[in-house]
Amino acid sequence: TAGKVITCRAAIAWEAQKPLSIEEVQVQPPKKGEVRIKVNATGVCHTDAYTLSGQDSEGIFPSILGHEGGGIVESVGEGVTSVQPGDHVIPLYIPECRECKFCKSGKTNLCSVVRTTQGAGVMPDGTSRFSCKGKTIYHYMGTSTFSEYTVVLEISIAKVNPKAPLDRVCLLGCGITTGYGAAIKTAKVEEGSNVAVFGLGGVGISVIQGARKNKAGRIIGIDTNPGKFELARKMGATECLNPKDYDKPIQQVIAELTDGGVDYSFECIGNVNVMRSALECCHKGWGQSIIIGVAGAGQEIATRPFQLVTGRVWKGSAFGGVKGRTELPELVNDYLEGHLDIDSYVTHTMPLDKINEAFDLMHEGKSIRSVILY
Ligand code: NAD
Ligand code: AHE
Ligand code: ZN
Repeated sequence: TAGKVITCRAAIAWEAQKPLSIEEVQVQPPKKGEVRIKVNATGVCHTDAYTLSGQDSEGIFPSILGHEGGGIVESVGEGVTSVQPGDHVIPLYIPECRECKFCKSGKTNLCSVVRTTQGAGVMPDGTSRFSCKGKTIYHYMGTSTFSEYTVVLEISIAKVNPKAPLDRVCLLGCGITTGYGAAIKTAKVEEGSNVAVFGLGGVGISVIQGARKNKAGRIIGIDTNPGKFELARKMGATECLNPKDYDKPIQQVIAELTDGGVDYSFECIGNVNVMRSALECCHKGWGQSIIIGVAGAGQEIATRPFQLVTGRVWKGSAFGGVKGRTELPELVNDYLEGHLDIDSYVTHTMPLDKINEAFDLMHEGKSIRSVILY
């Protein structure tokens, strides 16, 4: 198949707010610096639903969504040296070129060398590798894993241990790494510190897993859906709160429970009002709040500046601050050695033609992660 156009199935987002449609697509061979991957499995993250909802200011249609995949290299383009056909890989929506100002800074994982074209749904040469019925179909987050085959950049690939089941470690492509990294790398939660996690989906549960790994003291999970509490407790939450059970603001409830507030809080929902609560439930003088949730176009955060003057810190985290090519292989090995839980997240599996059910389950609050098996 190398060098030839592949025709395969993909879930296409023709327009916002419409179900995905399973179609035959044509996938061009990889060009210079690019790699074509046979996708074995992909998770469905809330960010896919966010973009499909039309709230993403960068949303482009028609496109192939999906950014939590695992697969095997089918063929490589000119100049590609770090992977070869047969390698097991996880596509990265944050690349790691190791040469740009961001990569070299040692301060961030936000490699920016292709961010503009990636956000525009095309490869660096300005074109797409996907088409359907003669129409151009755009890439999404540089990954487009809702397709049996996809084309990604060499710098956007983590090569991982082939012993790892791709239908599990695919979840390291986003949700688990994001939450786990936010706790361990962004916040650097310390032993004995108190933590509040707002939103107990795949990302929030992973913050809890990271906080427990770092031996946090109290880990308070907050969700409006009490159906999420059981797994949160299993992953390490010491208590769970439903804001609907209280007639005062949840930040006040948490401050009273923790002698003035938590050391670290995490917003894993994408709700700007909850982001305020998450900041304001932090302890005076040192409490840090990490924004992970993605909020819709035009939304803004607010608080009284006094909250920051008195020592609370507002931060953000993308992909948990993790540099994918360097660090994902280690997380995959942690899973294989039994040090990182992935299995507990997989509440549902389904074939590609049932992918819309994965979105329904997410919106109904019934899933943590659905994994699509090709
Ligand atoms: P999810 O849908 O699985 O979980 C969200 C949880 O929030 C659900 O359990 C829901 O019941 C809860 N919730 C909703 N409204 C609430 C409220 N007002 N108060 C308390 N709980 C509430 O989503 P996910 O896949 O875990 O993703 C979470 C967020 O993180 C999304 O905004 C997603 O786009 C974002 N995200 C960001 C990054 C990043 O790198 N920054 C990576 C992955 C996901
Ligand atoms: N297009 C979106 C950007 C949303 C966003 O912040 N995305 C996160 C990853 S979410 C994964 O589930 C991210 O990595 N951001 C860094 C970046 O460069 O996009 C919007 O809202 O405009
Ligand atoms: Zn995601």
